[in-house]
Order: sequence, then structure tokens, then C-alpha cells
Amino acid sequence: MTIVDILKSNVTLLTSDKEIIAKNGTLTVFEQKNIFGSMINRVYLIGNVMCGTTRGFHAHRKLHQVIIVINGSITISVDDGSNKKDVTLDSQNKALLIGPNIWRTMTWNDNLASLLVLASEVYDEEDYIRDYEEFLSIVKNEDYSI
Ligand code: T46
Repeated sequence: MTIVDILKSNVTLLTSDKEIIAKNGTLTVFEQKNIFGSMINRVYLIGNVMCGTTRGFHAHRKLHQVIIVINGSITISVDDGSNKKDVTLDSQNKALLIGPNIWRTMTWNDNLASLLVLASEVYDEEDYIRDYEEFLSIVKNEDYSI
């Protein structure tokens, strides 16, 4: 597995090189001890999204997530308050780890794509920062930015 930090902290692109390709399909594995933390408390899927739609527009205070795209292509834009990057997930051998205090949007590049998310915490609206100005003041005051 290749591990690339996208921003200086809290966003990591995983590219799997463990793919078992057979006539009956492809099985892709992401594995490295402790890379996903010790626990996953929630799994959710986002599908039936029209091409061109952008969701997200928030950051999380505590939550860690693994994001995988199933079928097609979705561009995840990440922002730590100082730097922004776009990562297009368009293959089942890519996964994005996002930690706290990262503003993100997800833009669907086709109609078929679904997002699979493994999250460290159960749903809690209090964990969301949905106002960009509040996000900027949090990351700048707490010196999370780079
Ligand atoms: C994230 C990105 C990648 C729940 O009630 N339970 C849940 O587990 C989730 C994920 C959402 N909701 C409710 C909250 C909202 O009323 O579903 C509604 C839509 O959620 P939201 O607008 O936050 O959806 P996205 O696609 O903007 O963001 C979601 C996750 O919420 C977020 O944590 O990082 O996917």
C-alpha cells in the first residue's frame, strides 16, 4: 500500500497494491496495522447523486473517516485553512483518510458513483463545523493550519 500525505496532517491518500484480480471480480485490500485507528463506530453510504452535485461544506471537530468511492468518480476537495487540494477517487484501489479540522466538499463526476464512509464516531451534529468563517477561526486560533 502507498501512503501519501495530501496536506501536512489529517488527510492521507491510500493506494492499494494488493488487488486479487480474477475472472469473477477484483478484490482490493487496504491494510496496515493501526492505520485506521482502533475502532469504527459507523458506516454509511451516499448514492443516487446526480453528476455535478457537490455535498459536504463542513469540517469535523473530532471525527476520523475513511472515504472510498464505489463505481465511477468523485472529487474530494480538502482544505486545512491554509492549503487546499483536490483528490479524485476514481478507482477501488484508492481510499482517503480525513481527520479533524479539515473542510471538505465532495463533487460527483458521474451519476453511478457512491461514497462509502467508515467513521470513528456515531453521528453527532455537534461535531460538525458547517460555517466556513467559524472553521477558519478555529484552525487559526488552535494553530491546526500549516
Ligand atoms: C462527511 C461526508 C463525507 C445522519 O442523520 N446520520 C449520519 O450518519 C449522517 C452521515 C448524516 N445524517 C443526516 C444529517 C443531515 O441532516 O443526514 C443529513 C445529510 O447529511 P450531510 O448534509 O452532513 O451530508 P454530506 O454528504 O454533506 O456529508 C456526509 C457526512 O455527514 C459527513 O460527516 O464527512 O458525508
